[in-house]
Amino acid sequence: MQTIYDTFQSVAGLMEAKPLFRRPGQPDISYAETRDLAERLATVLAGLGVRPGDRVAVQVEKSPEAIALYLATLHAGAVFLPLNTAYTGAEIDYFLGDAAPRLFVCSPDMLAAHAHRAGDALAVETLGSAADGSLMDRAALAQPSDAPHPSGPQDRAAILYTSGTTGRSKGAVLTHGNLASNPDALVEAWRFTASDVLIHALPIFHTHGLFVAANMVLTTDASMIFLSKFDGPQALELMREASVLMGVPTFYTRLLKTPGLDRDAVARMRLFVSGSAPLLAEDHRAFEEATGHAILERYGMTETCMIASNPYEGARIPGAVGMALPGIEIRIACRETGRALPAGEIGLIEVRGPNVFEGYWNMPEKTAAEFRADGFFITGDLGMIGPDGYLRIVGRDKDLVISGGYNVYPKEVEEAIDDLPGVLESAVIGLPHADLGEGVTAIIVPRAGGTLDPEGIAAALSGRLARYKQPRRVILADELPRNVMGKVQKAELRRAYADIYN
Ligand code: MCA
Ligand code: AMP
Repeated sequence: MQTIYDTFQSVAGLMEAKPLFRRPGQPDISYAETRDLAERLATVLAGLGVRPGDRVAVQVEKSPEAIALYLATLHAGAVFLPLNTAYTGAEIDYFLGDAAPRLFVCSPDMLAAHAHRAGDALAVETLGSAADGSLMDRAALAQPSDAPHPSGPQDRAAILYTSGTTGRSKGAVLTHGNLASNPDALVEAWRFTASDVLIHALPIFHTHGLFVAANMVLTTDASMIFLSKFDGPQALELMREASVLMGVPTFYTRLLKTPGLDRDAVARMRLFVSGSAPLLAEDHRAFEEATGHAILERYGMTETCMIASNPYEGARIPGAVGMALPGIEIRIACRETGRALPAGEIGLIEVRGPNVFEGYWNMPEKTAAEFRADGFFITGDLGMIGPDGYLRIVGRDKDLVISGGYNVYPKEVEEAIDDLPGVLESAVIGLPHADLGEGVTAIIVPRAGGTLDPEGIAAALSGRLARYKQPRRVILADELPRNVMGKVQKAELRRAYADIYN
């Protein structure tokens, strides 16, 4: 097996001068420049005491240098742990406590907030989006590291935290084998080549932006137009010089509202990919009508990287996520028995293959609970495979809200709300939201005789939960609907408040 880093090195060696990063109004950055920076950063990491297997936790703004740091971590045989820039100090406390990294890299403007974390066990360094920060200062003085640490397919490459249904986030451990298997399958499936120019507007602390979008470019000698965030009009303008866009459904909802979206504007584009949350069938159709392009929807998960994809050639069906990628097995199983169900029946989507993660960091019981004895991973998504062979996701067995492509676990938000004075109990649900797909919504029951103010609740949550997890709407209620077992009936709440955002 060639690791992502091995492949990047051979690609960079062949096409040194080729631009890897293109940025509006800024100079291009070539493959050779990126490789050189990664090798110097690898020397810096070693100097900071990072050894193979150590975790390198990173909460920085998106930049080419952040990608070089990711590559440097792989070079060093260490484990890359990217963190959402929206996480609050309280959330970072948990991640650093759980993963025990050797190094934490934050933005220069956050150093004052994090400097106290530095000690014998943890080094704290900075990296800014203008190629600044202490890591860049050190890299400027460092020699490129020699040969990379020889990592094998079973060696750990990354940990990505996904929130847990019990409120505690779980670190999904991905191996070099996991990371390498996905671009191999996707490059072939989506006909991705060195001639492609990808519009990269996703964050790079999640699977979609890092292990799908960036890794595909890094291993194929393609180029990416690297944008700090998604902006509809800017993306549309850049389509005149690009060939592929990978995005969450909100990108497409916003593009559909952007004046000028027509066949001419996308004439140079060859592929639009959507994933991380369900793409509305009506958006799929409207986009095809406007541009002549059927969006290619695919399905994945942090724990499994990409699982299934609509075909490049052949029908891209609205509301379906296609067939298993090569080398990956999908089955629909009965929730209770784990028995495989026949085509057409709805059950749990289960997955097995080289893409499936090693397990949750330091959580053997949780890991065991989510795998079947024969190695299939239980995704928690509900689906069915139709007579056409296409997988359709019909719901979720897990209590999860996906807002603009970010996962929010209701339990975590409910626990934060229930801790507030004056709150008796709460239920957090996702409601249809025209821009974000689902809007995080809290239904809160005040304590007897007490009063609660929705704005005060929002303010109280802001230091504790990342912005995207905070409810966009708070509804006060006298009680929560429950079934005879006492379980809160969230489906009933979703029905009752279905239209509040649209
Ligand atoms: C930003 N805000 C959000 C979100 N993003 N609130 C809820 N949900 C969000 N997703 C907050 C901002 O902090 C801001 O707060 C307010 O909403 C308005 O921000 P806006 O400017 O509209 O947001 P934006 O910067 O345009 O971002 C929206 C976005 C972005 C483009 C949809 O969230 C995004 O890039 N999402 C992609 C997430 C992603 O990559 N997911 C992949 C996970 P305030 O009101 O206080 O100013 S990997 C995965 O799921 C699997 C593996 C897979 O299959 O891919
Ligand atoms: P994450 O934990 O961020 O990796 O999110 C993974 C979850 O996103 C999956 O378990 C699905 O519920 C959801 N997801 C990803 N892609 C799609 C898609 N194309 N359609 C519907 N849901 C999706």
